[in-house]
Amino acid sequence: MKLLKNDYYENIGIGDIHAKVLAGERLSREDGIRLFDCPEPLAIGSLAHQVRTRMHGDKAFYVINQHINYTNICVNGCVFCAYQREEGQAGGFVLSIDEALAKIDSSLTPREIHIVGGCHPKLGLKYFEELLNAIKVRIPNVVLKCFTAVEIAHFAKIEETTTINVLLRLNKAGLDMLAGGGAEIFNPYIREQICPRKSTAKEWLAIHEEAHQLGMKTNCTMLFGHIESHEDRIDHLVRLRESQDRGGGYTCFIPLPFLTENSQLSIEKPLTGLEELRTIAISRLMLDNISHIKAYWVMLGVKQAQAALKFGADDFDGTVVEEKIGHEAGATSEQGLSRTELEEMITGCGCTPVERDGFFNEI
Ligand code: V47
Ligand code: SF4
Repeated sequence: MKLLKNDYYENIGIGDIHAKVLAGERLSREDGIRLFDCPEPLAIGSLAHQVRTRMHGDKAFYVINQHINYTNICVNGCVFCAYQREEGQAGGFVLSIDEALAKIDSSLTPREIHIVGGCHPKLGLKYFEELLNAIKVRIPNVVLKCFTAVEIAHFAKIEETTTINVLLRLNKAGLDMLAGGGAEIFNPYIREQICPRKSTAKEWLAIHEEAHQLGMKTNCTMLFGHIESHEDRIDHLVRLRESQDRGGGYTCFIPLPFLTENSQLSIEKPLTGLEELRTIAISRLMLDNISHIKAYWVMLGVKQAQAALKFGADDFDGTVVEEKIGHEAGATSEQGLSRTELEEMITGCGCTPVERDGFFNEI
């Protein structure tokens, strides 16, 4: 990709931000907001691409992985969520341990298994310990990236213990990393409207920082394109960046565009494709201390995920196999992709596919 000339950035009013990016200097909150206001999304994409290329060259990572959603019954009832069911409601499910284990595709030999679910009112830690143990017996080297901080807070509540204890017990049972979900948007006024019963931003950040103190890695996310403002997005990214400065345990950031189908949250203006790409690019530029930005093809769609690899993202996630949260909300992507398909998607947009494990070690 040809780089745009310096005077181009001057002419569109972001010459100083371009200079900071070239010098590897941290962008301020105000810089981030100006990047949203800038009339040229391609210029923002080009800046993010320079950073992504400096960090990873033309590599785009992927992983042979599998998602397992153990239940959709959840006490939180977030307004945006199309996946959740109440206990006893039609369509609700809870997988038994055997059913969850039977989901594992043995022909795949996954390097990473991603397990998340709703906050079920009765599922206690024993269920999860047994599940994680059983998976590690079957596939000892797999990275278990499971549970959002919101689930960890919920387990602590129903077990009447601390979140540290929950993390320690699950870690002992085989948990390697926390998944990044549940962060949504940190602004408490927005949270109050879209997920009033969920852990607060402070609690979410504290649980991730506890995991980091225990030596565990975690991912982080941002749900955007609903009722939040650009300022809320930048504030969210800055709080993640500050949290990373304190602990350093975030491996990857996943920007999640809000999918509107079957959701009770009505929004004024749906996201455009360019707004999604701009937000991904600004995430790359603001999160100077988080190594990887994921183009999560499930939510973005594969073509937009390919474009995202030129707008600051460097990871294409993986084979996934079966996904429910985005698909209940209208994701039109496949349920899973094969290794060949992933590699073709990546080479198709001029990047070099690199297989990784769950910790982002190259294979
Ligand atoms: O926390 C729910 C989001 C998240 C919708 O850690 C929605 O590697 C869009 O966090 N439209 C779960 N998003 C998914 C997630 C994730 C996915 C892949 C990898 C990783 C990782 C994490 O999905 C939830 C919520 O923020 N979500 N409903 C919706 N309608
Ligand atoms: Fe429950 Fe997660 Fe859906 Fe919220 S987003 S209702 S916590 S499953």
